[in-house]
Amino acid sequence: MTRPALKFSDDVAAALEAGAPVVALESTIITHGMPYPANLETARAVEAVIRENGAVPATIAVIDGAIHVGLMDAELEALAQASEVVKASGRDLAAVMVRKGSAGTTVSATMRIAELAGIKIFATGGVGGVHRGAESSFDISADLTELGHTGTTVVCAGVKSILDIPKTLEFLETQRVPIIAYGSDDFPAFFTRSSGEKADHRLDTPEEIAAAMIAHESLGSGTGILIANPIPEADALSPEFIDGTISDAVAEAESRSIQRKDVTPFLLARINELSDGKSLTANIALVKNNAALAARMAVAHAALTASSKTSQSPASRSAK
Ligand code: PSU
Ligand code: MN
Repeated sequence: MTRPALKFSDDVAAALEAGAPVVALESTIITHGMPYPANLETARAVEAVIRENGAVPATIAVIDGAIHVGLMDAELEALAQASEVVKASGRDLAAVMVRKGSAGTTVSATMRIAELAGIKIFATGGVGGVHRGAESSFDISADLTELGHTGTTVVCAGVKSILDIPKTLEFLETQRVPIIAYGSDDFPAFFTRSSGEKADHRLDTPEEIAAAMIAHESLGSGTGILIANPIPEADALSPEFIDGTISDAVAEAESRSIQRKDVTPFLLARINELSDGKSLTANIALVKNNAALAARMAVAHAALTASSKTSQSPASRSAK
């Protein structure tokens, strides 16, 4: 199998070479998830949070046909302002590359590229899921099937109630994707700390999560792990307020026959407008919170990987 050439930034290449902690970031959140200039400010702030917590950020995107792992500030800025950029899930990458286009990568595409790049941890805001009404529309995000096939650990704040949360959890169960809530018994709903659904598992430290990643990988299931990190209490929105806003946006998407890959960007933009920007403020806070956790996990994972290499040195093996 030939592998696509990846364009690494110098700092990401150096960190990967040294086994230092790296956190992947997606770019659809920049191109289709937030309005300009909040998208650019957030992208920069999230990278800074990752550095403050001891890891190197690797924002992933397609620029002029090349897959970039780690962006220069000018590239981030161009993506944030571009209007003709594709929203690329994994299946869109090949066509965009061949016609030398540019794309923001969704969770599914970013997981795929992170795996090729050797990056195990990826932070985002919310993953896609099973949409409300999926029993007739069949709208299930490729993020979920990718989680069932690619061994990247994705840190999110749960899923928004633009989606059918119980069906999303059922689908991930079928796909054999472990769902671990960080410091909570409940599965969070993005803007709020609980969806009313229990998470399958709870772990309370980045070190435990890193150990679970290593254990999961050793089992060879080949699936990703979804870490659900509740939005900080101070930034959470009231369920009554946001659920009403979301229902209005979903009803509008239906009445305007918005379909396929346009559904999620439409809903995000509409919820931002209908909430007078409150959803965007919460979204920015939770992405930073996820970036901090992901960086701490990456630091713990790098330490565990380094110590297991030492303990598996020829000397310690022959001592058994
Ligand atoms: N949910 C959000 N913000 C986002 C997205 C989802 O709260 O920016 C983006 C992510 O890139 C995610 C994609 O991978 O939307 C899912 O799109 P779809 O539902 O079309 O699969
Ligand atoms: Mn969809």
